[in-house]
Amino acid sequence: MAHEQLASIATAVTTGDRQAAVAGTQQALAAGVEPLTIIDEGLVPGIREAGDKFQCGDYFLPNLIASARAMSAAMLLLEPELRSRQQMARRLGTVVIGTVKGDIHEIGKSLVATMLSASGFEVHDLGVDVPIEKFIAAVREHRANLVGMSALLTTTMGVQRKVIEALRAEGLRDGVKVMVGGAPVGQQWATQIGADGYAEDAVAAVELAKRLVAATPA
Ligand code: B1M
Repeated sequence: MAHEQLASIATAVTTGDRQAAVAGTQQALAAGVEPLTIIDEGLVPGIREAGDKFQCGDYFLPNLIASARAMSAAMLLLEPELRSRQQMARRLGTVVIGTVKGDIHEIGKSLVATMLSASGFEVHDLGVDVPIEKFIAAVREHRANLVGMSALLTTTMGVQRKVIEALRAEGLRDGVKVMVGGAPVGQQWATQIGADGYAEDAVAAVELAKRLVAATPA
């Protein structure tokens, strides 16, 4: 039953059927399916399928936009559920997070931000298409000890490196840990640009963030 529900949520996202994605998500929640399962086994496969269809020319940009809107609408239902399931016993650290300049992919970054916040981090989400200077200003303003950067395009990955260079130039690098993520990014890239870590998904991002702040000198 849950498997069928998740498959129909995936189809709703792929086909850009916002109403069906929302209704399917509501039904799955009511049936007791965990929010993370709905994301990992319903919404994400659905949006990936849309991306694959786009890549091979079966879908055009409006299709991809419709799929993203369907997924975002379902995510709006899941975010409060994710938050309510987590313990927020103490503040673990202060994170500044955003999708780098030139890149407007929002869904994965927002999921990571929600999960970090639900896990006890103070999160300042700068949004998408975030200029380098905005990361720097936010680190200063919020006295962040962790910077998170998302990049979904091979053409914008390089901005992650530029932000790290700017942190160094501004004398802020020693006070913050930097984590990077996004589909084209990997551990090798993270090492190459001098980031402190890479996470493959939102759950791994929370684990990484906990490890990184634990390693930060008080
Ligand atoms: Co775009 N897009 N897109 N897109 N899009 C990709 C990324 C692409 C792979 C599709 C494809 O061709 N198969 C391709 C990139 C190719 C490349 O560079 N290698 C692509 C392209 C080409 C483009 C445009 C250039 C298309 C065009 O205009 N011709 C354009 C670029 C616009 C821009 O940014 N300047 C564009 C636009 C769009 C939409 C606006 C239509 C829409 C985004 C809407 C929105 O976000 N509000 C969109 C979408 C939806 C996608 C795909 C289909 C799905 C992305 C997504 O939301 N995934 C994507 C294909 C794909 O990824 N397979 C694609 C679901 C999300 C939960 O996963 O974002 O990977 P993800 O996040 C994960 C992990 O990566 C990780 O955790 C998240 C949760 O598990 N993670 C982190 C992410 N950030 C992290 C940060 C961390 C740690 C982990 O620490 C800080």
